[in-house]
Amino acid sequence: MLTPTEKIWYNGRFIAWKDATIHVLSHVVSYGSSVFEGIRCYATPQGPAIFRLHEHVRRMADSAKIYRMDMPFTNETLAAAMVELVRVNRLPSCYIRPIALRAYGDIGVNPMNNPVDVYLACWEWGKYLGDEALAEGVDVCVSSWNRLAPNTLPTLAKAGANYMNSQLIRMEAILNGYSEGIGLDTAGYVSEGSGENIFVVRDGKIHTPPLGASVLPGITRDSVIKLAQDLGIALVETIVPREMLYIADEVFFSGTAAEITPIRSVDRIQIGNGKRGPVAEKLQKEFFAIVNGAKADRYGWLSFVGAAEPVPV
Ligand code: PPE
Repeated sequence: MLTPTEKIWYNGRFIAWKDATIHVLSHVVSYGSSVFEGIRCYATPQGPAIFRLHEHVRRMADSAKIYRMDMPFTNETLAAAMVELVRVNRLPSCYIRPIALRAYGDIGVNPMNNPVDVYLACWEWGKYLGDEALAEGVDVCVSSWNRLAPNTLPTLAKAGANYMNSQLIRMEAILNGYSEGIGLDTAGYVSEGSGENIFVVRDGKIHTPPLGASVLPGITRDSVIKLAQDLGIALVETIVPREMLYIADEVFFSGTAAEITPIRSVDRIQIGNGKRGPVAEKLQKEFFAIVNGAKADRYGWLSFVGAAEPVPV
């Protein structure tokens, strides 16, 4: 269960966690009209550091633009507010959830007469797919649900409504005894997990579906691509047939919540030797060394929060 923190940022000021409520007739409740982000803030020897803050803020602005949602705050204001949010809540590490939503006002599908409200919340969030997942790998299935079809709900936007599809995939997987489900796109090719991008390794080369395969443009995905390049591991963005999952040497997920999570079986077919593979391990090591501040932040991925200050009253 979620453990509350002290403060949530709402339209430019901090309010108490329990006061961050909305009216049931807010547009978002009936129509799913929200865009949001998920961002991790890691504990480092220099204090809390937010991972790829500016890229997340930019993606949220992109999501809003796709939905003609006028963001009432600039990217700079939102980025600064998130740094302040972590500081006032005095957490060494956390998960940050910015949400922009169509709020209370008019009713009916047309959202353009409703105000856009912005909330920034954070809390402590542990390992997404279980404590053992990062070291041992997870058991997943291919979902009977497809991912969003092109030109229906745009997947380059991280919109609340997209996650009704993710929920179908995730519930089916869990009820059938798997940790997560992989969605295929409407052409039948591998797309992504309900909350993660996916990578398939064969003969030392990584394959990952292109953005046109109904995937979210994951910021961890981008980080994995950069790290692979740097570590001299070949990587291609290409269409991935479903059966390639089964014959892969390794399969792994990437995501803010999931970080880099190895997959040890798909549809009960063992992947490789049924354990975390060497490519996933190498990428994990480099990723965690950077985000935990053990290695230099050579890509400028970290935004340092600085010392905790007393919460303003
Ligand atoms: N695909 C989907 C559908 C997705 O939701 C995420 C993030 C990703 C890929 C990876 O994107 P990125 O985080 O930028 O690397 N999923 C978020 C939500 C998880 C949740 O349960 O809520 C996350 O990982 O924060």
